[in-house]
Amino acid sequence: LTSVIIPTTPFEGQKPGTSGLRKKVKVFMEKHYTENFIQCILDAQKEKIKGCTLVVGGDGRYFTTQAINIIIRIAAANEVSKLIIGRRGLLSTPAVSSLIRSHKVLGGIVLTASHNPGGIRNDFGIKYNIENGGPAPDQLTNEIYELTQKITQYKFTPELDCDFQQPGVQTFEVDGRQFVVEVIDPVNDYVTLMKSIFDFKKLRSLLNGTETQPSFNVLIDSMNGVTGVYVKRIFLEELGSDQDSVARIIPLDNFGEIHPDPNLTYAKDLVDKVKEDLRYDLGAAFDGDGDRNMIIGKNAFFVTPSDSLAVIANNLNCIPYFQKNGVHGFARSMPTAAAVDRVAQKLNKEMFEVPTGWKYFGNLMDAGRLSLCGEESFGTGSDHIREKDGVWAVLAWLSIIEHKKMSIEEILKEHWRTYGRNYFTRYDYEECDCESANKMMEHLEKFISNDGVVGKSYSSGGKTYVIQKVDNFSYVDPIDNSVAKNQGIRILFEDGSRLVFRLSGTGSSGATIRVYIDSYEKSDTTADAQIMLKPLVNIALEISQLKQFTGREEPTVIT
Ligand code: VG1
Ligand code: CO
Repeated sequence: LTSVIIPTTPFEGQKPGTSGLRKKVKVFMEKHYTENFIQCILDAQKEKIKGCTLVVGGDGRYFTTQAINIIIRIAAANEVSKLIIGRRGLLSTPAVSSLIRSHKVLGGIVLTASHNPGGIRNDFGIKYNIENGGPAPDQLTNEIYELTQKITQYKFTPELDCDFQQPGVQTFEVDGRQFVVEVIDPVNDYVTLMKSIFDFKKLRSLLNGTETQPSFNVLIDSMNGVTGVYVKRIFLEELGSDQDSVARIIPLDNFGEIHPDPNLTYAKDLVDKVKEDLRYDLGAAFDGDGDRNMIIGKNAFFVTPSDSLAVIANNLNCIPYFQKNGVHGFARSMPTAAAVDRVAQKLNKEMFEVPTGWKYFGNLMDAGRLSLCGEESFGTGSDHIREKDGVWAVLAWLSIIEHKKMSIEEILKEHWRTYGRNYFTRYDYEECDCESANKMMEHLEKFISNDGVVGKSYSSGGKTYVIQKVDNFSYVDPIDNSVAKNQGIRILFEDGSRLVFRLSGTGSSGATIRVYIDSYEKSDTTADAQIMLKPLVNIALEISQLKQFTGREEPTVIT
């Protein structure tokens, strides 16, 4: 086979966001659009691309097959020597991270728009992960973006036809060189990893019950995303659960027309089922690519991701992986509530606060300073890989439950009694008009740069809050000293309550405004978060003038 050079011109807006490039499918379908971006990913690797191996796979959404065919033909022409591809193009984001690490390869291309809807009318996405298995850092994504703005040609092997429906190794000769495609089972490597982290025997008896202990009943909802294949193997085959324990485990290329995002709004089906059927002790859902998780207890008792992180941090001693490797520091993204900080303090561990997005955790993990981290956006993970990991989070919770022999609600209430409670809520205003959203952020910038802002007080619902500090969050990576600026407007009050405003970097149309609201209570720990935080929500709306700028009365999602 012979490769050819195809002339092309740049497309505007191929700028990776919080987690890769995400656009409507029809944009990726434009002639040369996907080709340009893939070529730029490879070009950004410079000489390292020659003779390298890359992992390729994703959540199986519409356009995955076409994109993989493009990647195969461009990779072969650019002297990549091997691609490891998940069967039918399927690999969860955590599985890609694991494969990059276990096979010690240069990197991986992840085909997903994560929790964004899929199908021909919806979103597709492409993300590049580096050698440590983690998302490309800002410096690399900036470089890729720069290349997309000046690309003039890409290399292509038009006659290379390669099937990836079944596992096996295929060898081709391209321009006189060998090019290998290895199609693998998407689950094997990941299951081996999970078995090395958790005690599957204990989990099996938890889920199936013993002579002295009734079974602990779970409902694991894959929301028609890629975790279906992992859940089938792990829960049904390895752990011996029955069909009633799983839902929506067949990956669909349009996710069955749902929004595969595990939160109280989009995973309402799961919440309703667990509420209706009091047999269930735990419900869990994942997003399209399997890196997010939501955990609920009996009667749909909701665990906020910020609390989930803190509880796991507090109980790592019951997970074999941490018994063996020890527990280094903890970290959370800035908008995540600070519940885990209290655990870190008590256990005397280092604690880091990073910008939104998993890429900021990688350096700390590589340096051996971080074992467990999370984000309020339903992301939890550890240094077993360099991505957040939904299935891992559920297995971690089950290990804790097995060890403590308590219900989820009891575990949370005990945690709050010990540490106090960080009430947290996030209001999302999705698909707002971009200009109005930007104007609102400018207004907030002006607000925080006012001299008189510190000391100003705001009252609502009988409560008064006094501003102690304001800023636009910036972060200096303690390992490589790289700087990330403008990561969100923060308004901190004297009692420790906090408002954060930022624009989403994962949408594909319009602007999504995220408002994060949290406050700490030492003793009043069992109130309803929405009622508890209402005064702060009102103050957030007053300060930001969100309604005036966007014309939105209500958020589209509350978590
Ligand atoms: C969102 C979340 C962020 C998460 C990112 C990717 O980003 O807020 O915490 O890391 O999605 O998650 P943004 O910029 O829209 O707020 V996923 O599951 O899409 O890889
Ligand atoms: Co995701």
